[in-house]
Amino acid sequence: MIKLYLYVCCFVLFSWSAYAQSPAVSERPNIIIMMADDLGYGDLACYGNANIKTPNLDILAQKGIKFLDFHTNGVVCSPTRASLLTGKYPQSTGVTGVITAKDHRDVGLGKEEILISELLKKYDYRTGLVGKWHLGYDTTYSPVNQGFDVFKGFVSGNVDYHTHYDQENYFDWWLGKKPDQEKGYTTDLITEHSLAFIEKHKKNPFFLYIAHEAPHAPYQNRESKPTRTGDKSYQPQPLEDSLKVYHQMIEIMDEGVGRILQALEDHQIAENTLVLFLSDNGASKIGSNLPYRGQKSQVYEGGHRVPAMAYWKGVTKASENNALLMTMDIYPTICDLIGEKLSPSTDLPGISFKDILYGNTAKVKDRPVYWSFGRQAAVREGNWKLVKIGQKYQLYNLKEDISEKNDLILKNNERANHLKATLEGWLAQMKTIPKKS
Ligand SMILES: [Ca+2]
Repeated sequence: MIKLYLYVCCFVLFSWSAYAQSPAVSERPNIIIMMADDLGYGDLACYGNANIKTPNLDILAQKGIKFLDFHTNGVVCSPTRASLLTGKYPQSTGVTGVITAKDHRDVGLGKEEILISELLKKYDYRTGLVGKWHLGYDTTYSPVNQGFDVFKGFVSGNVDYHTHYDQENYFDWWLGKKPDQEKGYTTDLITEHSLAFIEKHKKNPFFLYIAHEAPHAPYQNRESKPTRTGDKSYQPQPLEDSLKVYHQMIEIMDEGVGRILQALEDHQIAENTLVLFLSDNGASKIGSNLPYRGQKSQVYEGGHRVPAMAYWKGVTKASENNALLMTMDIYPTICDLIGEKLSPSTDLPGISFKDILYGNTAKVKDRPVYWSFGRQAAVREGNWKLVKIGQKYQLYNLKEDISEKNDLILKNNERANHLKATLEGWLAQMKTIPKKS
């Protein structure tokens, strides 16, 4: 009898310790990716901005993992979105720049790509994109043709937040492939439709890509007059205090983030939902990329180092993380979470950061990572970064010089030559792929 008692005790203790070490996690967690547009590293209270109130994103940063060295693959909108959805360098997809409303109306992200939305369909996920697509205007490129069950939002780089006309005065607000004359402020509509999607699919595994427009121009708050009406002769009123409006736009997005986090609690699915928040590139001139140099469209840190957070109730641990990660790493991370074994021929350049989500602080694999945009390119390896502008190179040690002020190109020949060869090799490889933008 005593023997049996001891056996039961041992079994219970063993089971409890195994449980404590490895939280019971669904093999198919819901996945929500919230992407802000042109939000800079220094544009949130939790990343050091004292002039803005972002209490909900601050909670995400406090309760979840706050990434300090997270980078977008692109320094402008379309390329980063191509990377997020394909797990590739944007250059490998042919989306090398902005797919503009004016000149690129007949190109888009190739339909031969296997988007994460398409992959998740294989695992019975319900998939939704609410907000900005920016990977093709023609309806043949519509998200609903590329793995999304639901698309509610716009396809251009930005729309008027009230009238939903794009920069070229094309109407741009869609439900699937049909234009939708819905009234409302874009950021609020994105939140409402996201909440409706969560409510509808709370019992299924779901993948929801919430692609906010905020705080991208045009700078408009809930009360602002239209900047575009579809009539090219329309003259918008000049904005009085665009920085104030810019901050309000971020605060309204933050309210939406709070409502979505609350909905996960209300539906009791927070413990089964991974929430990722990030930006698609650095802030433009109006925003803050502090303490980093440069801005959107530049390969200095301010163009691509962005705020990024991950929260998964009961799984992620409140922490700050210094791993060098990129947008393209999200795809293999999702594959890792759901047990998808990518075929070796897929040859994706990203790495899974599932271990970081699970609280394992082991160092991620060292690797060079790259950016290129127009005449600029850069490679980062460890703390070293080589920047190429035109035919000139600059070398920075980010550990000692986070603001890229002290060019060491003449002081460290060996390092510079190694990184030049690395960068040029990658650029030559990427040149073989036809451009789409
Ligand atoms: Ca952007």
